[in-house]
Amino acid sequence: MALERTLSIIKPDAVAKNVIGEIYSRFEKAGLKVVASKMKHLSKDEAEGFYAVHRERPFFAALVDFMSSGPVMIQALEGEGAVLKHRDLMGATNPKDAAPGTIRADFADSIDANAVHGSDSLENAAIEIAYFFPATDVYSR
Ligand code: RTP
Ligand code: MG
Repeated sequence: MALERTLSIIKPDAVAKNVIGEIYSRFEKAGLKVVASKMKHLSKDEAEGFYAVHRERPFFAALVDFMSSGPVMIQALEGEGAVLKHRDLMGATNPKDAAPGTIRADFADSIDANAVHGSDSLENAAIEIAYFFPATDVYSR
C-alpha cells in the first residue's frame, strides 16, 4: 500500500455534538496522522465551490445550506492507503446503511447531517486538500 493523503471534514452536526476528539482518536488508532488542520465556518460560496461536482444534483442546495450552517473541522490525513481507510472509518453516506462501529453509524443523524466528509479518490483528495490548505501548511511527519 502507498502512503496517501486524504481530506477529512467533521461536519457542523458532529462539531456541535462535541465529538471532534473522539473522531480524531479513531483516525489515530487506525494509523492516520493529522498533517493539517483548521476550524472554519464556511460561507455558502466556499461550500458551493467545495461540492461543485454535485452542482446538478437535487440535494445540492440542502448540502450547501447544511455545510455552511456552523463551523466545521477540516483536516488532511496521511497514512498507508489513507483514502480508502478513511472511507471505511466513515461508513456509508446514509447512516441507516452504515456498518456498526463506523463514525456515521455512531454520530450521524441523517443522510444530510452525516457527521463527516472524506475524499472519494486519490485524485480528488489532492484537489480537496489544495482547496483548503496551501502546500506550506501541510506537515508530513
Ligand atoms: P461526502 O462527500 O460528504 O464525504 O459524502 P459521500 O461521498 O458519502 O456522499 P456524496 O455522494 O459525495 O454526497 C455528498 C453529500 O451529499 C448528501 N447527500 N444527500 N439526499 C440524498 O440523496 C443525498 N445524497 C447525498 C450527503 O450529506 C453526502 O454526504
Ligand atoms: Mg463524496
